[in-house]
Amino acid sequence: MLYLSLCVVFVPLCGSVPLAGWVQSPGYPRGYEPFSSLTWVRCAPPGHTLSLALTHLDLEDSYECENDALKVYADATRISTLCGTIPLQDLRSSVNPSLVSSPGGCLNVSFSSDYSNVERHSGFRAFYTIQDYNECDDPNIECSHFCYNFIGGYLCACPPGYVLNPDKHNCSVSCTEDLSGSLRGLVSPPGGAGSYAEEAHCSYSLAVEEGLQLVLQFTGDFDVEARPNGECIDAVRIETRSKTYGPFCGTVAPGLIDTGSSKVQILFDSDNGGANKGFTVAYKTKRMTCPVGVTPHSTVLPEHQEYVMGDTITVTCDQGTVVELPSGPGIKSNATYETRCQKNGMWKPVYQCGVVDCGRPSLPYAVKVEDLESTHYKSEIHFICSSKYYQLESDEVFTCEADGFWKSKTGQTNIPRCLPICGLTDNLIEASGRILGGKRAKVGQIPWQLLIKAPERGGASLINDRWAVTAAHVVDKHQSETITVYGGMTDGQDQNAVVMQTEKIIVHPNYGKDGDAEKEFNNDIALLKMSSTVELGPKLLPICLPESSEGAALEGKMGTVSGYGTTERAARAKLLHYVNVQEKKREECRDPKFTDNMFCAGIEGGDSCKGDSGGPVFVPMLGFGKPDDPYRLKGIVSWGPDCLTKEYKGYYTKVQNYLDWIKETIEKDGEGQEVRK
Ligand code: 4AZ
Repeated sequence: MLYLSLCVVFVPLCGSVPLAGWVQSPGYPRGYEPFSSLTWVRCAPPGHTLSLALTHLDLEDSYECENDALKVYADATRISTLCGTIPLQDLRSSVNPSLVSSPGGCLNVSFSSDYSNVERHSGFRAFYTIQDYNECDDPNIECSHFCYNFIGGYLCACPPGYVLNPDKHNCSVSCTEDLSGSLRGLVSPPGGAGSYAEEAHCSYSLAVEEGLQLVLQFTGDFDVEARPNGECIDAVRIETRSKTYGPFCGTVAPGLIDTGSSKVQILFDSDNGGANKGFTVAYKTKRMTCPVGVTPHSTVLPEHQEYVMGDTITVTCDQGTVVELPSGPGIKSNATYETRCQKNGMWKPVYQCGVVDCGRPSLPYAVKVEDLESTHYKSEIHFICSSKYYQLESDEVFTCEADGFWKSKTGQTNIPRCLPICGLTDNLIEASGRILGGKRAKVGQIPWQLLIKAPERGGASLINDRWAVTAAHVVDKHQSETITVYGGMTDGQDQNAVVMQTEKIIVHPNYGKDGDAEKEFNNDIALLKMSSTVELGPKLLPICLPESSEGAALEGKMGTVSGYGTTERAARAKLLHYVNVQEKKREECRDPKFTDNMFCAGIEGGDSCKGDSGGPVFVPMLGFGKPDDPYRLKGIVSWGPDCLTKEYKGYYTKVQNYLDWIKETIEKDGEGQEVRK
């Protein structure tokens, strides 16, 4: 009954709004006592407000209501302070409309009286209600398109063609479409009245079966918002797994796009301004093609404008480049491989063609490389010898060829060796001229002369940086021993002599043999291999071997024989002596021991003697050697009548007869021998 009567008085507050309750001053309506008080709090549920409607107010009036007062707070803020008597009409029009909580907020009523009442006041009475809060009317809450209020909340909504953004307030154009399986069609951003929608974020997904690729063509008008400098404000992008085309904007349509992909996304983004026409993309499919180029620095066969799935081609790396992987499927040679166009539009396998690298060659002994900048294709390498006592055996410049080998101009691939210069004394290299009756040699004058002190005293001649020649009869009985050989001196007791050890002693296989016991000195020659390469220098240099063409016409010519053998003064000369001798006519050499492998020589007052055996007889005679006519080992001191009988006739092994044996023996020994660095 009361509710109904209130609704008559407070029509705007009733209707669908339920009355929630009353609040009144203590002792109402009889009147409140001095020092009475009341506090009251109620809160609105979310999406609702709480309203208070005073139906009666009769309090003691005072300045700023400092005696008795009714105070109303919305949350923590005081929204009203009341006292005195206010007629219902005024309460309704000017007080009650302000007594509203915030949505979901609380109202707090606080009443208090003091002692000073002179007359009785009835107090106050109010009823409170909760009501839905209409958020759509709230200027702070903005739905971009439509707002729907409901009891306890609100909802933003979008017109057709738009979707609500995750912020639940703004709508944007709905243009995300899955066009998978569609083989041809058109794509345009949504819009109306000749321009595309604002705030559009479109993504059109195209997907066709593998083996097909999507081809896109912009047709009709192309007009996408751009700044005058060409920078895109709105933009179209085409994305494949491996590539992005665009962003495109402006008024010039991009050309045909062979995407090479079976999956493509057409993306379009617009902002909230502009009035541009948009674009239309026509999409269709064609068979998947593979790119025309497979690997940089290569050519392919067969050559076509276009390759489709299943095509197989041969890739050949350009001259000077090779397939970078040494082995793998499809590799046919170091510069070619086969590859096949796959249904995903990719070639498989793909190898890179890398520049040929000849690398740093391993260098033979005494060979050096002059500042090498690159070892790649076409680089040049210059070989030099580590000292002036060596000479490069062939071309000095090699080029890195496409096959990965260093090659000389003449096509040689073997790295040239540095061969010891022979038959020249240091001064000639620079220039680029008991010995009975002999003279003392100076250091470096006969730098190939070696001395064997034990087990049998004799001489030897250095013929390169590892080998020496001596007489077989000096070393014959000691072939399995290591013999010490001295060189680089003219004084047999020189402490600074170069001391060498033999590694091998190879006596001529036919030494002393001729089916004739008397020919005991036949083939009196032996080779000594030193245990290591000897360092050549002004005091120690090899002598050349005779030229194979040198004929017997040399008879009568002068040569020089040298050694530490018996002299007129001593059985064993301390110092190296030499004497010039003349080759005698064969008739003069007649002797039962004489063979074709010997010659005899001597000169009045000059001969070799005991202890000189194994040492050299060389031509031209000392002092006459020249760079174009170097000293050559003509003979090896072998035997003769006791030189003290002064017949001045010595027998020598004819070295010329052993050129092949020497060469073969040394070469055979070198086989399998590692190249010295
Ligand atoms: C020897 O007994 C020897 N005059 C060497 C050479 C000559 C004679 C004898 C030649 O070693």
